Amino acid sequence: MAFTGTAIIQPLHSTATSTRSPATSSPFLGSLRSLRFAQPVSSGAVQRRSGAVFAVSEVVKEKKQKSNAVTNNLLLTKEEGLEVYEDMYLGRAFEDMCAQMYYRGKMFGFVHLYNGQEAVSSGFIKLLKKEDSVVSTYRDHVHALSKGVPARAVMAELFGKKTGCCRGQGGSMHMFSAEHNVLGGFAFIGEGIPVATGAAFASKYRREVLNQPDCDHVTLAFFGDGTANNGQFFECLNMAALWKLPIIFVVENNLWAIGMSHLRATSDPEIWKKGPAFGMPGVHVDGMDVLKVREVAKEAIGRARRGEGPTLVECETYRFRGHSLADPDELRDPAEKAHYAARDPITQLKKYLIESKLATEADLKAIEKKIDEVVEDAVEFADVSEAPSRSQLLENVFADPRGFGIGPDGRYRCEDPKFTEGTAQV
Ligand SMILES: Cc1ncc(C[n+]2csc(CCOP(=O)(O)OP(=O)(O)O)c2C)c(N)n1
Ligand SMILES: [Mg+2]
Repeated sequence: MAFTGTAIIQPLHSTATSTRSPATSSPFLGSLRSLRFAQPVSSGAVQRRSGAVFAVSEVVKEKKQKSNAVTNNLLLTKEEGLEVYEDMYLGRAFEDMCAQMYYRGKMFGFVHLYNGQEAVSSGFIKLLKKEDSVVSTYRDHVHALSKGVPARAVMAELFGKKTGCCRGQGGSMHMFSAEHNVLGGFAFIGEGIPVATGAAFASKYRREVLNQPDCDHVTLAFFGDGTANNGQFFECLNMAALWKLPIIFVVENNLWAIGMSHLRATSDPEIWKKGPAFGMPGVHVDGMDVLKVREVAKEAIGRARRGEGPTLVECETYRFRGHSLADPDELRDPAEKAHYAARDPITQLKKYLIESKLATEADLKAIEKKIDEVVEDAVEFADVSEAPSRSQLLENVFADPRGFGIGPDGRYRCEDPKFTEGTAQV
């Protein structure tokens, strides 16, 4: 059986039906859902081109393991459940605080929040090792937090302070941390996908060419539905499939690209189908359900680590706020917003943890209190941190700034009050 969207999604649906209400379908994507199980390419084609197949016995074995897990109510352990809850709650509390700080004038430029999409970040990133890499978009604060960048460093970056993870020079859309292998938020949509593909190529090169057999590092490339119509996505799908790179393309399909509906902008709105078209598995998953996201993520990350190649995962999710904090969010249908608000991924996880006796209300309250303090502390830290000096402006911009940023007197040109005058005349 080919490891296509159909094959990978079947076991997940068996867990889904036995653990939660089947009433999860979206009236907004109803037309998509009826098509979701279509076999996108012939299994022979997939087999020939990429070897992206699961042996039948492997699929059957895995289904059995999954159904045992469901019977035992072990979709995740208590420790895993609490870790994921904490991470999702951190994402939400951090973003809510960002909104407050933005409207109080503590942040500059555009700020795009992640509220509603937490199941995707936590569902994938909490399964990674430190050496694995993450590439994000301009909606990047929460990916950085999930990957372990301290809340202080992210908040200070948003405040434009020297203690931020990019010394205050990147701001909201450009989170980066070499230490945590967060390879950047990218404001130009699609720009991060080739960077992620390069990182995955580097892992494979180390393993196969530089003789580092233990290098099983995986890269996650996160991007949106609107971005999935950009050419770089297709170029990278091709290269990743061709070279069987250890990468997972994670599409966060929140149905909107600023004010453009995905259904209006895309010839075939089922993004996951593009995986099999390029010779890699494509999967659609409910991105409001962290347990389902985790199941898909585990399988895709495992495949990549074993050297079996890339996977494309489309997570159907929703953003609870406007495109950015400057967006009054007047275009989306209130019924659509209400539909997804009722499926809040944090509330769903909380319910699951309590009902399955993995946690008590008190356990979760304690986590919430701890995280509220972390976020408060991050704000205080960012607020009292020092601003970067003006001379930092041109650091890390040019390898040799002489002739660009440094004048004949050896000083940064930006420190000369007449620095911009000449430019205007040119
Ligand atoms: C190359 C490029 N073209 C256009 C834009 C303007 N732009 C900013 S956000 C955006 C929509 C992206 O939507 P999506 O990928 O769905 O991400 P979401 O905001 O929903 O997370 C566009 C077109 C850009 N930033 N970069
Ligand atoms: Mg979108």
